[in-house]
Amino acid sequence: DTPQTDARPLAFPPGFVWGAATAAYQIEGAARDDGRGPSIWDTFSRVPGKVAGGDTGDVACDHYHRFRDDIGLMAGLGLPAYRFSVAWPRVQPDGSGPVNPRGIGFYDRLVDEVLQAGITPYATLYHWDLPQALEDRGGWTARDTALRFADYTGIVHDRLADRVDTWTTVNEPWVAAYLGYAAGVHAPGRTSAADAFRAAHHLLVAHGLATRRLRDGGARRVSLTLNLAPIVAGGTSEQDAAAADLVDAMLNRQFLDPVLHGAYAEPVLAVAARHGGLDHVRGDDLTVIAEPIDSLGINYYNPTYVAAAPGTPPNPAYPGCAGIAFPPAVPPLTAMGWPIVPDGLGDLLVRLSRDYPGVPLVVTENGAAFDDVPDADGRVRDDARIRYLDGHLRAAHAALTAGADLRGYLVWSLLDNFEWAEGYGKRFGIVYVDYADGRRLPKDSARWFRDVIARNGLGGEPA
Ligand code: GBH
Repeated sequence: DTPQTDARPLAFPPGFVWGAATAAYQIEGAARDDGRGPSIWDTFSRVPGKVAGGDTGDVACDHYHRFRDDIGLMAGLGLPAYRFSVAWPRVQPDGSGPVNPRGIGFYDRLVDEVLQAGITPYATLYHWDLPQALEDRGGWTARDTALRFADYTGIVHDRLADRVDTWTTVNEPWVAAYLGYAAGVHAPGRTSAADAFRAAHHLLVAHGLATRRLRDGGARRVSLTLNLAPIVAGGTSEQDAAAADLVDAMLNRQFLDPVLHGAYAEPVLAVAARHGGLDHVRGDDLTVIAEPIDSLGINYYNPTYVAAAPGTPPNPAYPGCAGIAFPPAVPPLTAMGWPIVPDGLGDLLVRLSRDYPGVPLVVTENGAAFDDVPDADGRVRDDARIRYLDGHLRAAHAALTAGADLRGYLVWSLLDNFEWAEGYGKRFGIVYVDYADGRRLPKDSARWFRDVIARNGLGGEPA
């Protein structure tokens, strides 16, 4: 008795990749085990008031100790692909220097087990858990961090090599730079626009250097994952259009253009020049950043709405965007308060294939938090999530029909997990996690997704 979704059956192309995604700090726990060094999230989550409920990733889903069971769970759902991230501070506790054999050993066993279950591994090298020792030397505001990242990439690639299908260098550099260094709501909690511009650039240089390292090592496929959103203006005035264009430059083009077109967009350069200058952009940086990639990962959650509003001070996450309001979202909303707009994903995919043709696209994250509660029998009836996923898959399918080169879709997330500043209160999983005893309960959406995968599309009958 799962909900009646749009009844039309839809088939995805043969070879379309289905899967689920997670990230190390959000699920692993075992923060002090086997020589792992501290990361900026270990530090930040201990600053009073920064994370809801004072939650930390110390234990999380205890995936570090339960990974075999979790992979068994994935196999049971018939997941063809699994995107996980490697914790830099496990591999190099200080972010540079000696390799921690027990740390890298974990990922060695993880990848073997994933392959043994018949699942294709997608490895992300940076999902926000910077070694604290590097933050103490400037973090992403320091160019040296990008060089250290290239070394770390080499270490991980040497060990896992061709067992990984697709390498993702960096997850969402916008979030790491602007929420971490300008808005201060993510680790390391700094609040300087100039720092954020430097961080964004160095994250891109890190991506480019790592891509080169992976290529030299013979990596199979290399990608970068961006958080992207259509920017929707509230009105039709010229000022509204200008507001939308500037926010689009800051959130989307700041990353898309250098990687795929080899240059920063004019508005980004102009704003950066007014926030600390551009002397961190050196010599052949743009050549390094534009190193060809094999696919672009897209994390889509919702559009961003803007309106021209003269006199409004800039939103801290959008330096240079004075006079622009970010109006409150209108329902339907997820438990995060984010609007549910499936067509935003379709619009985004079509726009990307028009403006940046030639690069295959993979949705590396899409999903939603809802207030899931297991019933007495341990069943989680997450109809809202099924409707969310169904709607977004229909939008993705429409984009495919319109010519978007979409190759796969990975749901965020396999498990409920540590939702960064929101702590454990927000549940994105298709599998429920009982944090009291670590128990996993596949939600209705997990069984629904299993059926989608099995038929390579959406069925005509209710799932
Ligand atoms: C991803 O980031 C992360 O990769 C993942 O680790 C995380 O758990 C998951 O999403 C869920 O949060 O302006 O109010 O509309 C999310 C990226 C970018 C999504 C900023 C929300 C703005 C919110 N986020 N975006 S709002």
